[in-house]
Amino acid sequence: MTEIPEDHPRYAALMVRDRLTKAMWAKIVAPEGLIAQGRGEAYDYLLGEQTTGSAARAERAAAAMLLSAEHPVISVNGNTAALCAHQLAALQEASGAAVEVNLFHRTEERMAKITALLEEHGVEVLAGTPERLIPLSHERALCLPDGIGRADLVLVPLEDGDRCEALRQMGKSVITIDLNPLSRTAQTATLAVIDEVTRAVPAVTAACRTLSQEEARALAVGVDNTVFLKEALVTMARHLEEMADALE
Ligand code: PTJ
Repeated sequence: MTEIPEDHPRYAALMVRDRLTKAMWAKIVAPEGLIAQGRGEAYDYLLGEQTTGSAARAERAAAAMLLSAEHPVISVNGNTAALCAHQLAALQEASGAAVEVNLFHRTEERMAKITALLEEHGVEVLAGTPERLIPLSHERALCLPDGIGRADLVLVPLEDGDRCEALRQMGKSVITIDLNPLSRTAQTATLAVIDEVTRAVPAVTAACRTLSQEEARALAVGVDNTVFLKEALVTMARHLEEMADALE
């Protein structure tokens, strides 16, 4: 591995890439997860690599929905585990949600490794025998009957579009954290938080800690995803215009 100099202008981003690459070699992140990260980085550039005001409001709404749900479940994949394992125990504790490992590129080896990583960081991970409950072909239909199977709300960070749609078809509410407001997941979710996952998870945790049950219920009822999607696209368009103007 190349040593990354601390004075490199992209030091933080390069360290994240380094973490994900190591997690890929450790079979926690799927090789495709590195491509997903690259796509996310491109959208994050357009957001100015910071949490926008709109995303901060979406994070509060996400907390409200989690606190108002009867059986909320956080669905964790390889990228989310590699990036946020250290942040998920706090989110689990603040939101009261269960955590289930649910993978697109599912192998028993990856399931075990991701579970072990989460447990090392204090996350209580649901165990059990998965069943084909999600209306999808292949292994992606698998989930736990006592987890995603009976959840009324599923938080799916960095998700592929099919599963989000399938979960909605099952009558569940879905929150995603996705830097791409144009993705099928962001477009079909009940609520898309358009922010980088390691910024979003602690923000949702903090909001869970400050909202009362009453405030949460009132806020959760009025969530309109199209507002958040539009605000993200407008912010990105403005940034592009500003960057173009700066060239003149
Ligand atoms: O671990 P597995 O087997 O479940 O596989 C996980 C991946 C991510 C490979 C799988 O779900 C996948 O292929 O996802 P997609 O279709 O590439 O979608 C991932 C979405 O997450 C894209 O819209 C990216 O823009 C977005 N994204 C990537 N990195 C981040 C992100 N959003 C927030 N924070 C990030 N760090």
